[in-house]
Amino acid sequence: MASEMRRVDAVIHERLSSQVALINQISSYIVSAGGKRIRPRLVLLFAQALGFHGPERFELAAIVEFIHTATLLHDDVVDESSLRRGRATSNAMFGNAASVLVGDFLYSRAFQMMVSVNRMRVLDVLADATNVIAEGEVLQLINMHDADISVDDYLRVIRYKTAKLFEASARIGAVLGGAERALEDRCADYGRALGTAFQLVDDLLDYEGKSEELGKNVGDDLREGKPTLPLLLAMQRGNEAERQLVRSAIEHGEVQRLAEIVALVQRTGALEATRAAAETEAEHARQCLAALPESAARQALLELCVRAVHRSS
Ligand code: GRG
Repeated sequence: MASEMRRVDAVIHERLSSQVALINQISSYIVSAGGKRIRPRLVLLFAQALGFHGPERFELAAIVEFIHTATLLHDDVVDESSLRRGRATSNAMFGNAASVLVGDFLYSRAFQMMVSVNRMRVLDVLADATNVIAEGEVLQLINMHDADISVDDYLRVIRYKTAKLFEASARIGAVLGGAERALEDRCADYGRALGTAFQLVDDLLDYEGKSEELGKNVGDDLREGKPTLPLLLAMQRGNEAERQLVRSAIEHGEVQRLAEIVALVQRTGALEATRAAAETEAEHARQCLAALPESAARQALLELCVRAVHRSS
């Protein structure tokens, strides 16, 4: 993928440019920090697995990375995060207003690029996906500090805010590859399951990960009172006192109790159960790939299922 990803990076850098210096400064600040570029890889791999080699694939891969980057800029403002991709967040460096507005620039640039690709189906998929992502963030906001949400409520949030863009990326690759609707849906299903696994692991790494490897602060979810699966499961599995500890931490965002909570999510097996849920999603994603012909691209998609679950960053 290395040379293909270099082509995507070239499009990203070319299309980032603006007449407004601050936009160039902030957008290149976040883009040059890297990132795993998983979503553009999905576009390329599904297109390749289905025999599509046209140049639009690089444009579309860059488009999904722009949308992803816009959501990160906005998300770090909403979450008041200070560390992303191993450096100070853009909001910490340049302020909230500039960060949100440059996120708007990237988001609208992505739509300009989509229009130039001129494929109505792609526009349809991405317009729908970005709308659902925004809904996911609002649902998450509503759930904040609420210890009574269900596992289903939690799953809905992560399917919307994270899995939807994975799903859309996979679907676009399939659309480029000329897949008929049933196959396109199967590819989308892979993306949705992979994205769900990815976010489940993201949520467990917030308790067991290392900031230096993750490139962001651990414990941020607790500080915000975000009721993620490790906490919901610890409440289900713990005794009354332990349940109260987690409830109070969610309701008041008690990050100073992080060490106690980490011990609890480990002792109750909540972290392991979260990892098992991610494994189940990844296995579902793997099964979706049976619909594709054998190829190096399909193999790479299989490997992504392993990496989504067994990762430290
Ligand atoms: C601009 C459409 C739009 C919506 C704004 C704030 C917001 C609404 C959405 C935020 C959604 C979000 C950030 C979900 C979390 C997704 C996630 C797991 C991000 C981290 O992805 P990685 O690990 O990041 O792929 P890298 O740094 O590797 O690119």
